Amino acid sequence: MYSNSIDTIVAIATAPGAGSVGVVRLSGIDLSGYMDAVLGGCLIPRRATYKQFFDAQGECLDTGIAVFFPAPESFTGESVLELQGHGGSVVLAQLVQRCVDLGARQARPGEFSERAFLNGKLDLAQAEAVADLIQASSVQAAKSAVRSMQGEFSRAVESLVEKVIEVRVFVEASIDFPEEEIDFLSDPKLLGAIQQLVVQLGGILDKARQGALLREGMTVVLVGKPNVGKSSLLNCLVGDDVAIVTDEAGTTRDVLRHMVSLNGVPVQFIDTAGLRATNSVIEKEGIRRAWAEVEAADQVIFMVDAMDGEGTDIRALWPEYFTRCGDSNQRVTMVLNKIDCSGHEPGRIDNNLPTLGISAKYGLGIGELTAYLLERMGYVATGESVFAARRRHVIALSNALTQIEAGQSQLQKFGSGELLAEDLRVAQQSLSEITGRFSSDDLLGHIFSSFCIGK
Ligand SMILES: Nc1nc2c(ncn2[C@@H]2O[C@H](COP(=O)(O)OP(=O)(O)OP(=O)(O)O)[C@@H](O)[C@H]2O)c(=O)[nH]1
Ligand SMILES: [Mg+2]
Repeated sequence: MYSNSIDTIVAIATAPGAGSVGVVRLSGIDLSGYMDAVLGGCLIPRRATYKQFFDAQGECLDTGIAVFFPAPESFTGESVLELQGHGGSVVLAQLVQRCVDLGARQARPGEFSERAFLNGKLDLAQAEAVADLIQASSVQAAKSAVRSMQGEFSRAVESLVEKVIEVRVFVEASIDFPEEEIDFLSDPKLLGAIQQLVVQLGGILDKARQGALLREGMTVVLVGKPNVGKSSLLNCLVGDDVAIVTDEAGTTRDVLRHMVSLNGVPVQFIDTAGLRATNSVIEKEGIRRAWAEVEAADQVIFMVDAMDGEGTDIRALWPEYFTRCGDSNQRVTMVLNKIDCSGHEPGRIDNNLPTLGISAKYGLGIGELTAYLLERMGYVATGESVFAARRRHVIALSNALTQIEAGQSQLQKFGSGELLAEDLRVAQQSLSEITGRFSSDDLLGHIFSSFCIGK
């Protein structure tokens, strides 16, 4: 098995820094020795008991509430002891050290959740939702994390897995009994069941995409020639004077980042140096950094001055982008700024090659721009029924969908049961990675190490 779950682990479960209460948590097979030494005797299970916490010399380190959860009725499924003392970093560190001296090991980040997973208390998606709840940056993100933590997402995925298995059984049977193959595979019930699977999977994928967006947000980089108003737009979006704005071309040199919450989606806007040929070493470096941001961002806003009258053909205006970043027009949007001077209407100007009119200085067309960016990232204001999913989940769901659709077309075009069977098998494996039924140790290590210590 992945972790060495024989050790007793210990960690401070509360946030670092001073607080009125601080919690030290232990998890292991047998905690009676720790209770004898630190508390002077074993506790009654699940009863909050006011106790002194003793050091090795029998001196009182702190006083507080101790609670003992014998295995398997605990968060980790092992025996767990919680010592709720005063929230000072020194006193908590002493308490942890006391447990280490008694034989416990400092827990790695996420190790309590990892043990809960390994002991079947939580599946992987639920364990991830615990971490997401702790880190949620908006009410929507927190709500969706609670739903996933309680297993709503996992149940939806499990129900998909069961449907895939049902179809697989049907298809595998047709392969094992080839004399009946024609009948099995041409049964409209089979195509119907696959179609249903595609629809159901598509629905879950949409909700997971929303959840991933709420959790991970997106990055939007603002680029364009000097003086077009990039920094003005950043200030307008943030609602504060965070970037220097002047009418001198080449004002911004460093990359400037600010988070803005758009309908609960955390969006990082990145202001960059104006792109132009220059001999200034500082500006050159600024432009190099701007390009690095363009390459990495989820969305790119290419800003032009609406008064320049060069038209709205982004391919002609900014060919360098297409040479460097490929030919896809999926990430880039043209924004015409200073429409207060040009007389363009705010909002969409051209729907084919996305172009929007704004005035950063006077705040015109900003709502249209942010709504457009959210839409581009796949946001829909469904509100409640979103799952706190991660990119990993979205990728697994999309892979499963691609496989099933491939299988569907194998069946329709060639009546091939073998190829369909293989596609379904891979799809099932993809889905099972979400809840952790088929996860490799590498993946588990990666997931749990991103958790906080004590969780
Ligand atoms: N009339 C008008 N002026 C604007 C608007 N937005 C920005 N400006 C002005 O345009 C000038 C340049 O604005 P900045 O925001 O500094 O432009 P920038 O693209 O960040 O420029 P660099 O940092 O030099 O690349 C300033 O004088 C702004 O006040 C707008 O919507 N309308
Ligand atoms: Mg600027």
